Amino acid sequence: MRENFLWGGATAANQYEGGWKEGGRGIANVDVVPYGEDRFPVACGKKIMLECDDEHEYPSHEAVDFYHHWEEDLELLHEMGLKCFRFSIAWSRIYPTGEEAEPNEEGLKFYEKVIDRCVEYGIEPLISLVHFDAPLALTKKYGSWKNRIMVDLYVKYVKTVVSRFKGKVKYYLTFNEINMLLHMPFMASGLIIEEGENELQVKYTAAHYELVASALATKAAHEIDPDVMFGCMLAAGNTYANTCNPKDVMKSIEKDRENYFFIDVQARGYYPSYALKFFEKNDITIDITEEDKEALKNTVDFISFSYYSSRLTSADPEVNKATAGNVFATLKNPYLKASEWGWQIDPLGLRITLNSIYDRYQKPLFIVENGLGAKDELITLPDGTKTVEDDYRIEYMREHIKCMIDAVDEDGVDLLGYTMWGVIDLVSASTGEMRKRYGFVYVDKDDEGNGTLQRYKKKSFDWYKHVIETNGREL
Ligand code: BGP
Repeated sequence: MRENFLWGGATAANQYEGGWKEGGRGIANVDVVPYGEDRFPVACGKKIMLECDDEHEYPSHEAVDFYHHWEEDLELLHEMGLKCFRFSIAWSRIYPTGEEAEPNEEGLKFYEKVIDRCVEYGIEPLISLVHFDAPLALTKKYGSWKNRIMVDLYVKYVKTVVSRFKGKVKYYLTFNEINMLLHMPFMASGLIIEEGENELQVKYTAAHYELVASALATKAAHEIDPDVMFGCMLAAGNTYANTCNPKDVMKSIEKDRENYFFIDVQARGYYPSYALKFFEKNDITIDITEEDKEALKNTVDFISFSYYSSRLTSADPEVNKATAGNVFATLKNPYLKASEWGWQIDPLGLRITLNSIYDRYQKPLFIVENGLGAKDELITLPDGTKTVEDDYRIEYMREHIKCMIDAVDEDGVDLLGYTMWGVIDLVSASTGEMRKRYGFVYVDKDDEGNGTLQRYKKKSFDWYKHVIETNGREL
């Protein structure tokens, strides 16, 4: 492993930050996605709930309150020896409705404090410019990413951020898990699918505007600060074929292309031919102008991705019945165990995914999410300290890190870093639960929103600290 490998941890504003109405922050799409049975239909843009009500709980409002715990949290990350901290900027904290002429200074100041402290601690900030959020006002007024106006508003926001943090922040991601737009269009991109609308048309129109916005933001950022590195971000995990029947293999290629499509554009600078054929077959007309084609040539500097699981598919519709527990439909792989939430655990799949992506694009890679969502039990040790004995989490991380190191040392993949997901416990994106925990630090809060928000180090805290100290030599 390279000596400057960026060992780190990742978070996202909507699941971690809270302070939803403080510091002049505007309301975002993610703020109206409730906890409970309405979460999924709302996240998918099928149930329209654009206002908060008293009957629902909204996990993003307080989350685990990084807004007020940032000093304490960064101190913990520093103690763990983190080299990199991935967090997201809430767009609506900078431009509350997306359309103000001037940015919200209080919002910029908040992130400036965080960034300055990271720099002081020698922690490299890695910033997601959009992690599933957009000002809600833009959904109400324009239908969010259905409308081309979003391109300019987004680029304005990115320029503001990059200019302000010039010289302090090197790594940015334009859109977290850009392919999630296909699976949770409202939560990922503020999209509502109206009755009678061609769903694919809506999704791919929004995708096109996001891709153009990402490319233009990359161009603008390089002009402002030639040292920044702009990356795309994919919810990754290779799709395996259920059998060696060539039909299954072809199907698995098609499934992977649904995801690679976004990265193909962001990394190569043009639409892949299979996508143009897909649009044709599905009566999708995309408003691609000559200027857009030029814009798309501004490709990303590196490719980042999240990896939780591989996927499995069959060409036979009878066999291909999806299992529950994941936003990505997948068959059960008999060779793999699954987490308590049904996410199949496949460490070697991480090496396979790293190799596939690196072979495909030949650009530096960055693993920006990986981890185990599990139920933790807070216990009190004889000396009175509270902790969680999360050997299962250590085991998961160890196996994945081993395979990651093999991809680098044995296969020669160019990898910049690894920021495990949810380094300090935070709210789950898919379920809105607190009890699905990923962190090395436990946060006292339950699914109903009760708790002191106090932080406790888990057993895995010291384990990861040692991994970083030894640059992955001792796991
Ligand atoms: C990714 C998201 C994260 C995160 C993670 C874990 O899709 O980028 O925001 O939450 O998955 O998923 P979950 O929180 O649903 O367990």
